[in-house]
Formats: sequence, structure tokens, C-alpha cells
Amino acid sequence: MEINDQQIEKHNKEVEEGHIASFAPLVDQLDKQGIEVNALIEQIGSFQIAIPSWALGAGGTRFGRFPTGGEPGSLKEKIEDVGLLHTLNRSSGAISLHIPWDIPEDTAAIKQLAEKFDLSFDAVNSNTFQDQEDQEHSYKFGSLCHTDDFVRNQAIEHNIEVIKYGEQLGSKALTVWLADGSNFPGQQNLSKALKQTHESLEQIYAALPADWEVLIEYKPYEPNFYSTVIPDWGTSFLLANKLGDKAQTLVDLGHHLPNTNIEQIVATLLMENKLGGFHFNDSKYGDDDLTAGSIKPFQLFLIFNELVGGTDTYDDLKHNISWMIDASHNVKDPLEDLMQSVEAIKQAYAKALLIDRQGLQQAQADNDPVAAQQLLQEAYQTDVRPLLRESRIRNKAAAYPVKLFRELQVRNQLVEERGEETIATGL
Ligand code: LRH
Ligand code: MN
Ligand code: MN
Repeated sequence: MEINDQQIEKHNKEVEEGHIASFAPLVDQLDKQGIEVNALIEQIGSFQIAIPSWALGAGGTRFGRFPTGGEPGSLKEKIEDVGLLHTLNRSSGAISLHIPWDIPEDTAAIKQLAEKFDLSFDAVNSNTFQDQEDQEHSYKFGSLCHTDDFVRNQAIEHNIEVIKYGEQLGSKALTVWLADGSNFPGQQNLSKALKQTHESLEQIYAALPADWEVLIEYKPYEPNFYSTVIPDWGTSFLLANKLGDKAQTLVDLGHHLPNTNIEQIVATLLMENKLGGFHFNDSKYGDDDLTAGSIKPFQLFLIFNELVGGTDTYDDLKHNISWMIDASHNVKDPLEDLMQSVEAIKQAYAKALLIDRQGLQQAQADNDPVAAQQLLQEAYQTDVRPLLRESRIRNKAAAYPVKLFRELQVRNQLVEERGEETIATGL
């Protein structure tokens, strides 16, 4: 299943009139505000968000899973699915692999296939939170933190193997998320567990190629419910600092306790040059992995406000950050859901670009919270959808990706090709 240029052109012609009717007045309005619209559209259009290979099939819960049908069963098919997304929105130009859910056996062929769809490989993820069939030692009581050195060594070796796969594919970062922790008070020596983790990470760090980074992801709880070895940004930051310049913190939006001020964490990490990447998703209760922007779009906007203008040194997304989605879907078509996430992330970015920076700085200097709020709201309340659409049209993507996906009956075709009873490898 592939979507061709003619199908996109036809779709864009059909919706052209309606698009212009909303785009033209917005251009007038932004012109009057002194905003350079073409530059803005260029910025929006070039922003790419990586797709996680594990989000291309229907997720599930421990209570059940309801397959979508036509899900990718191999890495090749996963790349084809991300290729479809990128063809539709020209904004999903990278894939993030999770090993061993993805095994790039023939790396040259996989790389070639990705190139065909204009895709690159974002951070590669290691997995020491599950036992694999052929595995010698169990991770039941942890991996990099484990009390036994043979378990720790096995986990270190796995991470080094993941780096090697990533190197062959042209990836530039390793993301480490550890489920390590304990379920009961007294089960684990908390400081010793952190110390062992640090020492294990040192060995992984030593195996990083010169131009690579290791991104350390944190999470407060789950699967362990008493303690997690890297529960918060502070612990991740501490480890990243101890390890060195190539170690950075990764912020998964769902990995915070309720009401945490995530944008403030982002600001601090940016200031310290330790913000390595994001896993975008949204959350109502915990690590819900919901569509980005579906619950708290204003929070997403505030995060981008910090990213775009939070420090004097940043006026755009110049810093080398891995932009990734980490979402899951029980009842939606995974590809439609991912397109919605990408759209929400780009909307937040576009709105942050609209903020009157000088005005905001002045309001802050004047200690005028009313003016500051008004400026944020001015940008946030602007309907930026025509800008995103225009950026897609200029990039030869579909004006309305989900609409075209449905019109072309992409899912039905995937079901025909791959079958109804599919299980994507991964979660
Ligand atoms: C853990 C997590 C981490 C894993 C992914 C599958 O909750 O966010 O990023 O690699 O989910
Ligand atoms: Mn994550
Ligand atoms: Mn998670």
C-alpha cells in the first residue's frame, strides 16, 4: 500500500477553496501583527516528529487487546506504515526503534527502505524490562540496578548491542528507560540500587560513539509500585550530570505525578543544556499514553513556550533534541491517532511561535501578570490550523491527512494485505 503524488494533488485541489477561505484572513491578521507568515510556515513545515515503532499496532491493557487489523508484523511493515504517515503529513520523517521488539536483521536493506520513504532513525530504545525467551538471567528484580553483577552485565551488554544496531542504521542516541525498582518497603537498598545503576550506565556511556547521546528516561511508578530507581527528572539529571556531556534527560509527558509543572522541568533542563528528548503523549491519570494534546493542550503549548523562547539563548528549536511520540491506542486506528498527535504537537509549536516575545519580556520585567496572560492567550487562542495545512500543501503533503487516509481506505487495504487478525510486535 502506497500513496502517490497524484492522489495527494487531487485531494489538495478538492479542498483548496475551503482552505484559502480560512488561510487568507489569517494571513491578513498575522501581517497586521507584524508576523512574517512565510517564515512561520517554513518553521512549522520543517519540524519533524519521530514515530515510535511500538505505536503502530493497537495497544491494549492487561485486561485485553482489540486488534485493529492490518497491523505491521515486521520491521519492514512498520517502516512502510511510518512511510505512509510521512507521505500524508511530511512531518513524521523519523522512526524510533525498540530492541528486541524490532530486530533489524538486514540493516542495509532496512536503511534502504527507510531512505525510500525519506525516513531517518531517531533514538534507539533498549529493553531490560521484560525477559526474552532466549535470555539467561531474569530481570524480575531489576536490570542495571540488580544486586547480582551477572544480571547487570547482561543488561549492559544488551544496551551496547542496541547501540551497535543503531550505529548501523544512522541513529544518534540510545534511550534507556528502566523499570527497575521495588514493590515493597525494605525490598531494595535504595541508595545502593541507584549507585549500581550509575555504575552500569557508566559502562554503557563508555560504549557510546563520539557523536552519540544517551537519553535517560524517568518515571515515578509502574511496573514497580513502591520505588523506582529513576523516578523523576532530578534523578535522571543527577545521573546525566555524573555521566558527562553525552548524557541527557528525556521527558515523557506521561511520566509525572498529577499536576507536575512539566514546562518548568523543561525550562530547567534547557537552561542546564540537559534536555535530550521528549516522548509526547497526554495523560489524565498516569502513564496513559493518550494522544498528544487530547487532554491538556494548554500544557503542551506552555512547554513549547519554554522551548521556543524560555531562555535568552533560544529563539527557536535549535537545540539538538529528539522529538518523539510515545503513545498507545486501545480503540483508535493507530495511524490516525499518530497523525492527530503530530498535528497537536505542531499546533502547540505554531502557537508558541506566535507569542509576542518582546511584549512578554516587557510584561515580565514590569511584573504585569495580566499583560503576560493576555499575550499568551492571544497566541494560544489563534486558530493555527490553516498555517499547518498550508505548510503541508507547500511540502506536497495532504491538506487533511486523516481525511485522505479515510478516503483512500488505507486501513482496509492494509487489512487486505496483512490480514484481520494481526498482532504488531511490541506492547
Ligand atoms: C515506559 C515507556 C518507555 C518505554 C515505552 C514502551 O512507560 O514510556 O519509553 O520504552 O514506554
Ligand atoms: Mn516513554
Ligand atoms: Mn511510558
